[in-house]
Amino acid sequence: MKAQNPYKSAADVSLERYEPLKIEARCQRMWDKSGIYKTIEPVEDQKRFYALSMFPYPSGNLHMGHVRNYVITDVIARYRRLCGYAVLHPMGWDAFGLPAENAAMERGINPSTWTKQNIKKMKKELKSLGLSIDWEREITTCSPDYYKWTQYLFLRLYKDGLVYQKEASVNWDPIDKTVLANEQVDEEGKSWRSGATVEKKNLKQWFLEITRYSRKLIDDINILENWPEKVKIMQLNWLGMSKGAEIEFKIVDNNRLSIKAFTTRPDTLHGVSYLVIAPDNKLVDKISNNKYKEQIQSFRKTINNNNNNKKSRIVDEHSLNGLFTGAYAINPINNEKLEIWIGDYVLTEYGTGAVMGVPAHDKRDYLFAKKYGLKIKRVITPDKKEINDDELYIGEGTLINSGEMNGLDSKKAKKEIIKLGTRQFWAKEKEQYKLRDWLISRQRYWGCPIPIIHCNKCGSVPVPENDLPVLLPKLDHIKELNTNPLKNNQEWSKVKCPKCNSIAKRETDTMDTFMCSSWYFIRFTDPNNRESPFNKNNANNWLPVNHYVGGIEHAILHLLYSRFFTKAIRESGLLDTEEPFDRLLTQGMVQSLTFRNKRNGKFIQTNEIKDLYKPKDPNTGEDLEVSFQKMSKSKYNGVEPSYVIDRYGADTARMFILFKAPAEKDLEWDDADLEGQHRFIQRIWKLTTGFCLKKKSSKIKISELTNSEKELNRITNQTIKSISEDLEENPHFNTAISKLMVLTNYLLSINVDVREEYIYIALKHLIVMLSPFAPHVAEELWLKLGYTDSVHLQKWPRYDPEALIADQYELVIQINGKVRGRFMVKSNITKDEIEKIVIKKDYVKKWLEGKQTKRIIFVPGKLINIVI
Ligand code: ANZ
Ligand code: ZN
Repeated sequence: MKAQNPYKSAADVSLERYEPLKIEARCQRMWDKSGIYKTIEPVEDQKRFYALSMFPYPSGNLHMGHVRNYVITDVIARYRRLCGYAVLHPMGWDAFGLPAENAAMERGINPSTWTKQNIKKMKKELKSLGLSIDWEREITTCSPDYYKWTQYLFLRLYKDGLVYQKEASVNWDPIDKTVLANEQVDEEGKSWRSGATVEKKNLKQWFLEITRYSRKLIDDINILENWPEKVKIMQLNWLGMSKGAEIEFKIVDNNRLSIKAFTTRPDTLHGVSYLVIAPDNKLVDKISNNKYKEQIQSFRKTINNNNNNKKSRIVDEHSLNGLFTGAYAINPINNEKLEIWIGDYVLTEYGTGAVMGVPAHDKRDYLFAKKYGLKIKRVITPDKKEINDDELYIGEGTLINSGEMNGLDSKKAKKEIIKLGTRQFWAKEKEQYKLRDWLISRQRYWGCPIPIIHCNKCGSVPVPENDLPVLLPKLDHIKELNTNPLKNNQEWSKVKCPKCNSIAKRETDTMDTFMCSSWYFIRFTDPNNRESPFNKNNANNWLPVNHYVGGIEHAILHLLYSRFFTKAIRESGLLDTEEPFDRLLTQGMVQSLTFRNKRNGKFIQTNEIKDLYKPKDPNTGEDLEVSFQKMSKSKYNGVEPSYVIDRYGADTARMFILFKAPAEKDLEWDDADLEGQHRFIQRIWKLTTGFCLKKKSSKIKISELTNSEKELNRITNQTIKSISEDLEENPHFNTAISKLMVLTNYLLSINVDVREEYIYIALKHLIVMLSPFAPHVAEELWLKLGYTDSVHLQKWPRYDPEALIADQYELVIQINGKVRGRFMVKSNITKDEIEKIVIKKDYVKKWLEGKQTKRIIFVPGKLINIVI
């Protein structure tokens, strides 16, 4: 069979150059106009897919981490659309927060103006990436039509009893007279602005009672089958469930008071040699002996100062401090008299704020007892190894020195002691969580105002729903930001009490920005609703988010708060979703090369280094340390997205980022690989524009194909099958792209034995499959194939299983299990046919001569073994 040469002449081809910037601008205009990324409510039983990137803080600049995040989600969204799903792929802005206040102060502009400018700039950059985002659903958390509903939900939780106010210690800057966020306190405990030593001050703060959901938040981690294991472990550790018991110790000469201590080791109860309570535990003043009161006061002062100078609350194990209170308690299991101490290693907020000290079996108790000469009594002996009398042993084992419990193993003893104590009313089983209630109030301007009014007569009164939103007052004088501008704004804070009409005062705290981001994914399902935060049906229909993509830095708080919020408003009847995010992908970091002087820790800019292969410090001549680090300004290793896009186009940037590393792994920036992807796109360009193609629709009948056509058809279908598999569930973008490369190279090497229409079919599939990755160039080439509608409105190709079967394969010939030769056979060959052929082969004959054939084993597709 003879086919026409399908190639254009070289002169014709060179007329069509690949000009990414022109193409991309044209595509983006076209998509904007046609609105093809608008979310369509599904028709009939069409399936839905909700793809979401963690929305950005509008800092003003898109960085490579953003690019990676949004491109990943974009490919997922595009793939699902092509597969026929109704897709929701929105974007918004996490727009409240401290940086806007700081920038406003530095530049003398309003935080709102600054934020809006940034959003405008970043939106433009996002658009230049060619993301298939439905911009009609854009939401901005600092805009009143969004924060009205954040306030509404706050009040809903308030009514459900999940919101309360209590005193809590905050960072207080005594010079600026303002509260500081933890990030504003440096390592030495000094204010970032005034340099003053930050003090702890007790102020009334708002809390969400997330701890009511501790158990549920732990149990439901089981539902999250499609979350990375490491994120689930981080969540579990943060929630921190410990199982144990609460033991009650009566106080000597005081028949009203007792001390309860939470322990995970009730089996060590006979080994308790003292009790120790947190210095600010309320019990201290009630039980301490008068003689000791003064000492206790000064002890509290010193440890408070010590703690303030350290950022972390973890107590240094080698400097545990304590003080005897003068009071005693009774160990309920053996009636021993125990000294009651206060100690700085006991956390007020954990358990009951009291510990039963078992120095023989707990490290901190051991160090404490050694320091203050308290008794150390061993009650557990390890089953395997020998230990010295005075040695610390923290494992489990067999009970000794424990009266009736002697001889029991730890596990059994825990049960027995709890049983005994429960019967005698001095113990009860207890689960304890590390999770604390969520402190949501911030003494800042640029946040969502807490919709509460304080009245002298009525107490805290919710702002009536009709009066929402409580708007932030306009700020004229930026210097007001020094202290809390809401607190100083009498005009704003003075209101009438909604209940009794007397003069009252607005709450002047604003909400933690994590509140705004704990429900934005629900608002996206109904973003323009003016009557309610969202319509219940919309939320139920779209949630849970099918694929949520973002950085590992949000593995704990953002995800935990969102899970809690979803559960809380579900209980309030607003939706039916149990868990907000079905599948989670935490993408790796984007890193690039850094050069650092190891001695002084300084990073050196690349353009200051003469020889990058032997990098030396331009100032001192010392050798520099070379390593890949997360891109950042301070390390001089950032690559601007716009730099790459202006040079190579967004498609190359996208392809590079997707190809260079699996999505969940760190990615090492490399200009050579960027060039590589650019060349790949150019090869596809050359391939498609190099054929004289006319749009033809022909169905493939495998029986009518030439061998070369069959092979092309097989490779095309194989590519469709494996890329489809790569993009399902946990996507593998890098391997998908490498398969596009294989097919492209195959098409480029094809000979004239393949008819044009079959090349055309393969090309058509190739371009549809390219379109989620490189949406612009795919669109342009699609039009060049002669189509008039968008490639992004096509169907993802389905592979033909019949086409996958190879026509021929290489058969291995064995004699007595040893390989003696190979040759090509047609794939449907039978045992009879093959036997006849094999015995005629010279290299087989020579082994069979004069021998009796006992058996012939034929494994189709693989081998034939002749046993002699
Ligand atoms: C006696 C004991 C004996 C303990 C022993 C341990 C080992 P996790 O696992 O983190 O939950 N503890 C209880 N409340 C505390 C508080 N407010 N501040 C500091 N420590 C506290 O830790 C539980 C253990 O930490 C408890 O079990 C208690 O010490 C201590 F061989 O009780 B244990
Ligand atoms: Zn009132």
